[in-house]
Amino acid sequence: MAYENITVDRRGRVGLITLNRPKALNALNGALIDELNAVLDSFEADEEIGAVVITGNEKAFAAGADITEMRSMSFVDAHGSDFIAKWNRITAFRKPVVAAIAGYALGGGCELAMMCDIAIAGDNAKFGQPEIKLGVIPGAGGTQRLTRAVGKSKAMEMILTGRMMNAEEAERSGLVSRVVPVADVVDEAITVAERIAHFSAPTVALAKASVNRAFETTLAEGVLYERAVFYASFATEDKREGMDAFIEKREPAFTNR
Ligand code: CO8
Repeated sequence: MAYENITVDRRGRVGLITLNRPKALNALNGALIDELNAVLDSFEADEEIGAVVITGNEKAFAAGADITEMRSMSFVDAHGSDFIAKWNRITAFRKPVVAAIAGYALGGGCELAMMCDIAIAGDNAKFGQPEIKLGVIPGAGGTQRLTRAVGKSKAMEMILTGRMMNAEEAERSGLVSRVVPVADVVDEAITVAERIAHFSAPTVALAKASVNRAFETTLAEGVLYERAVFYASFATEDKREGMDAFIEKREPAFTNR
């Protein structure tokens, strides 16, 4: 399939999705999200793909939802079409997604980064929720995920003033896992994704689901969920292989079964 707003590549077991509207700083329009969702559907079904990297370019990961698309929308248009709903596809994606973020990650771009499982930032990255300057508020989870990631005070300041956070502050605040030179950010993200993709795919999916449960439930319920999933992982052939390999002092050969 030919895409107009993204490019898609494969690096071994890693699927690489590059947002590709450079003239608009990768502003996220409906067509781009449709293409992203179509690729996620195909990567989800593809046993050869173990993890995914999403990136932009050196100037922008994505500078937000496309303002030209939203400009003439009324409340009734927005509410009636519920145009943000399709952004949720990525949150239901079961394989790990690593965001490689260089340049601007603003508004919906910051929200997209926060929907990914691991965020690696280039040293020029800038994060922000500047919707307040446009007379709106974040609409794809920014008030919720940013608050969980960096705490109330910093989230409030960013969302109420539109202040951006640089890469160093983003790492210090827990918004990204680490910062690397911008020229290396995609390679670093692919390296992380490759490492994940060489482990047992069903076990990786269980681990991701269990971490995500922490955002949806109480500690006691989450720990119970984790324990049940931990026991479930004993049903895989890869559990036997992983433990046998350890005892036999060799590398495991996982078969994703
Ligand atoms: N939408 C549409 N076009 C954009 C966007 C955007 N979000 N951001 C940049 N562009 C365009 C500019 O209009 C410009 O186009 P042109 O060359 O045709 O004039 C081009 O990209 C380059 O931008 P600038 O000339 O402004 O570049 P600068 O380097 O001077 O500035 C900035 C870079 C600071 C990033 C600036 O472009 C900016 O402030 N952009 C807007 C950022 C913003 O407000 N983002 C939030 C958007 S609202 C949102 O995301 C709501 C989320 C709701 C959920 C998502 C639902 C889909």
